[in-house]
Amino acid sequence: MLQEILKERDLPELLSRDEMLEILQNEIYGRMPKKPEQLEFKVEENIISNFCAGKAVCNKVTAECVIEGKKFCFPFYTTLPTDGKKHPFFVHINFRPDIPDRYQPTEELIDNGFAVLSFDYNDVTKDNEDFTDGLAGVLFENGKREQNAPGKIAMWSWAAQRVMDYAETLEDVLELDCAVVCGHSRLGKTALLTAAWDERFAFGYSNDSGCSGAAITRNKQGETVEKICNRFGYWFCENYKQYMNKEETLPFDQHYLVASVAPRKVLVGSASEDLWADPISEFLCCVAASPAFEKGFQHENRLPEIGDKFFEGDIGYHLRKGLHYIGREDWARLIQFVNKHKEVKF
Ligand code: GTR
Repeated sequence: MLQEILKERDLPELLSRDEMLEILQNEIYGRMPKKPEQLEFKVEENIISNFCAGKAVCNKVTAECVIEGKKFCFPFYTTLPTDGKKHPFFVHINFRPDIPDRYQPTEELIDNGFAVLSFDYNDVTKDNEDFTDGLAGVLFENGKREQNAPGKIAMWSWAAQRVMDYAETLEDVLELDCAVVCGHSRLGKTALLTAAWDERFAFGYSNDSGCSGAAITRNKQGETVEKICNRFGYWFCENYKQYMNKEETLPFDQHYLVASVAPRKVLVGSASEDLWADPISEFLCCVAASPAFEKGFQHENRLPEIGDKFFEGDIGYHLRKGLHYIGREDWARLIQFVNKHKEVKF
């Protein structure tokens, strides 16, 4: 049944990871900005006293980057357990500057044995059309972009990779082979791009990422290429606009993004009432990306139902009841998926 539904979407065949990343960069997200030629981290320790009852310490870190001779800085936050052991960790691309916040249950993550490093995406470059702001201003001298120059999603992804650069300096506290990059909605799209691009991440998680994220674009319900480009064209490269109302001419679909995480692991989370994102198209994307993974998507041969957790394969999917949101339930499922798949070391 599913294969028939998928056939109607008429998707392009999966290619090699390199080929898919090349297409994704040129046609949708833009070229990933290069690593900075210099990178230093300034750490301000213990910015919230008695945080998590002393089980963890919260630090503010400033990444000081030099890009083509120009200086660019952004802050991020680390919450690191103080028990002297090594921990798997999340790089959470976050909406909010306040730590802790409604989308990130920091103490619960600590209690579940994880560390968390997070940044507010607006501190990298603002979520608007201004290409003179922050990292965008450093990359584009006059605010003008070439057709395949990076959009803002690629810039937020670049910042997540710099946070991972910092994580690599914490090998006494972090299990560097169990890094999880995660985000919600527009930042779920960003998390997927980051996981696809940067092989240091063992896991990628997108929550309710929808259009131009984990949802198949062809015949998608809710948000379309036209709708997203009209409101948020600056998230993408200029080339993407040519596919407005011409989805059938896309030389890729979003299964390329999810499949590019292979052979590592990826989890896609949907919410039943988030029809703008389209849970069914997110689920079908996992089915279509499945052949790229060693242990492909394990699921029932039917459309998803509320409460489904298909966690057996290297690519997983869950459908939660409710609205567009990343809540405790979503985090709990992500933790469950990571714990199931990470190599347990004692
Ligand atoms: C919506 C946008 C979606 C999704 C969401 C979000 O307005 O249309 O693609 O990314 O914002 O980020 O919350």
